[in-house]
Amino acid sequence: MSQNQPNQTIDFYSDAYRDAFSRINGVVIEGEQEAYDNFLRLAELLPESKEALIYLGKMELRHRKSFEACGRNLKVTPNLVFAQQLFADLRQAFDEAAAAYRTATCFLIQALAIECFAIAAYNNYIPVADGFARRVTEAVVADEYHHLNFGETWLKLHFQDVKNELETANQTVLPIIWCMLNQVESDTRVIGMNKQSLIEEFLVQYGDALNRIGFSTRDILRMSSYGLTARKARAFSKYRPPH
Ligand code: PL3
Ligand code: FE2
Ligand code: FE2
Repeated sequence: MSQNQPNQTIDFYSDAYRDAFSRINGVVIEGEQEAYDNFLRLAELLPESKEALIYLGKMELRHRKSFEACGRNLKVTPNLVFAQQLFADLRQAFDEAAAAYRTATCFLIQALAIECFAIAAYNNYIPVADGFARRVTEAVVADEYHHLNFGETWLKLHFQDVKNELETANQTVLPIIWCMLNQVESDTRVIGMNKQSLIEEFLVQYGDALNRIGFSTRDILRMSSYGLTARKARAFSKYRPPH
């Protein structure tokens, strides 16, 4: 995080900052909405944990509202069209898994991949955020660790039964996350974040989570390397002006 720009050099009201923030703000608002939808779907798949999962979902809706306030504070309109396109492949992967009752895959997508992406993004954003957004993001990220922990606990309990399913899911999901990261890279740079720190923190969070679930170091390195697999981005450049 030391590689992020110091806070005081950022002009939060410049056109360039507000343009980049309109997409980043859209991404986090949509990401929180996707998380809400996913926890509600998980609640249907796991009736024994229904109440707990609905509770986690409601937290995500509060996060969405908090990030909407961050956009309003900078007088930025979130670009939700860009954000929905960004999440489309992950949405499709989750919907397919849920339709096939692959609960472990759903947990890997929501509680591991999305939450680790959120934790890495929010922790890297906090040092370069405006004062209002910093306080909001600090509160939100504390909740995201609980969401990660919830998924980890379930996957650890069922590890032997779901190990192979998780390896397959990882091969599909990690390249999607990598692709998403590349799509937001230029905007995160404009708002003062550093891509390398973002990748580093994602891999540390994701790898630590896999380790706590039961994977060996060798498994984790192999699984993480799938993130480097090339994946073609969906064509939606018309929603983003060229830089
Ligand atoms: C889980 O509860 C929510 C998932 C949200 C996904 C966030 C992805 C973030 C992408 C990069 C944005 C970094 C800047 C964050 C600014 C608030
Ligand atoms: Fe959240
Ligand atoms: Fe979350």
